[in-house]
Amino acid sequence: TKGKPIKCKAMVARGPKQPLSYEEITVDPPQAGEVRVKVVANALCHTDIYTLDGQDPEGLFPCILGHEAGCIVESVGQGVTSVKVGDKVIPCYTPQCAQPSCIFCQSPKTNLCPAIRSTQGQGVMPDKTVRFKDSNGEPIYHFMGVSSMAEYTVLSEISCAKVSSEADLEKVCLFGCGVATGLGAVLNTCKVEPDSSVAVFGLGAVGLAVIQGAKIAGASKIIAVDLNPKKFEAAIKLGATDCVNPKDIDKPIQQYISGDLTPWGVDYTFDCTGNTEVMRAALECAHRGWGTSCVIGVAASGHEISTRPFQLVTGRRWVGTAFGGYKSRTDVPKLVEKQLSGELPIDHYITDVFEGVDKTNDAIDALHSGNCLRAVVHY
Ligand code: NAD
Ligand code: AHE
Ligand code: ZN
Repeated sequence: TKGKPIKCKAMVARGPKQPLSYEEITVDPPQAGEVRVKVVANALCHTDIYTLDGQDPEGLFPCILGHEAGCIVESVGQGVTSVKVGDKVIPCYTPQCAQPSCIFCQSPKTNLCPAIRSTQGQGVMPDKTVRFKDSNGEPIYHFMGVSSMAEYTVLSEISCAKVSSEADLEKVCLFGCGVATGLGAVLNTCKVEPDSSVAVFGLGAVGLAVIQGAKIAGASKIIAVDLNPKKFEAAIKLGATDCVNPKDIDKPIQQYISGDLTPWGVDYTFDCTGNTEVMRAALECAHRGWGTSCVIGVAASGHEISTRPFQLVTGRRWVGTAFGGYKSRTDVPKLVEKQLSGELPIDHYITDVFEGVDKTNDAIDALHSGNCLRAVVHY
């Protein structure tokens, strides 16, 4: 069915470090292989802020940010068969084309389907055009293939994870990025074994989800590290056994963890800060002989990691994850089922709730306050 353009409200990122601009936009109908969705809830992830701050080498302006959302299908383009009008979907910035010819989708080793990655990074749909126009008719770029800071957005069909009709989109939107990423880093990327020791750097929603995942995996020692001690209470509730503020110790954090807290370091370490010095510290307190350090945080443009190669020669491994290794369309619906059954609680991440698209700037302020884990805006 050929749809009509929709006029609706959106938050437009006009330029780096500027507040988002509340505007009326036009959202064009979905083209072949695309889906137009009504955004029900959008949660803020640190990556949105990072791009808004101008730190993302792929950042383009003006654009509509947002990539952690819960949506309902409004209309579908030609040839779309896997979702229909009224379905609940979670947009996934890591798509899953599932084609027999896609060596990434066919491999159990990765979730990094490249089918639409290049146009996604250029802020356009796969046909190289955009679906958003501002009130002057000027084009607005897409972001991460999602752009959920709008009442309506257009997604590729292969980016849509169809979830249970029972799903509470105001909660399970968190599986669109941060919470899925932290859980998957532990369960898929690192495959943490029972009785392991773990250290987590950065206790935002991603780092706390690492702790939740480590507990699920049966880790027996979970060291939580943050410069903001307000984050420790939630970390302990989720299963952290030790909390460390690097400001409170008189030596580098890696020496404190590998030396004072443990004799040889910990089995698995996770960077959830995006700070390349923290990434180095995380690698260097991974266990001699077998420790693995996983980079989750996204570093600012121009920042690079370094360490003495001796750290790797002596048995440490440096790995990374995107979306926790989850194959999005297959796995996100399973996470939602686990949340629905009570097996995977996520309410504790939602510390702030706002009503209305125009409140998205308040949500950004909340995230900067230091008390917020996830701020969810109901659209
Ligand atoms: P957040 O801002 O909510 O949390 C970051 C935490 O790190 C804060 O609690 C902060 O106090 C702490 N921190 C900052 N500097 C620190 C330091 N030097 N030492 C210890 N703690 C420090 O962010 P978030 O939404 O949880 O995201 C965390 C990171 O993960 C970001 O870099 C984000 O871009 C990235 N991310 C990556 C993926 C992926 O797929 N790889 C997915 C989601 C988010
Ligand atoms: N655009 C940046 C990289 C940003 C980045 O690394 N994004 C993460 C997801 S962050 C989610 O909050 C990711 O999964 N990247 C893999 C991918 O395909 O984008 C840059 O450096 O250019
Ligand atoms: Zn994110």
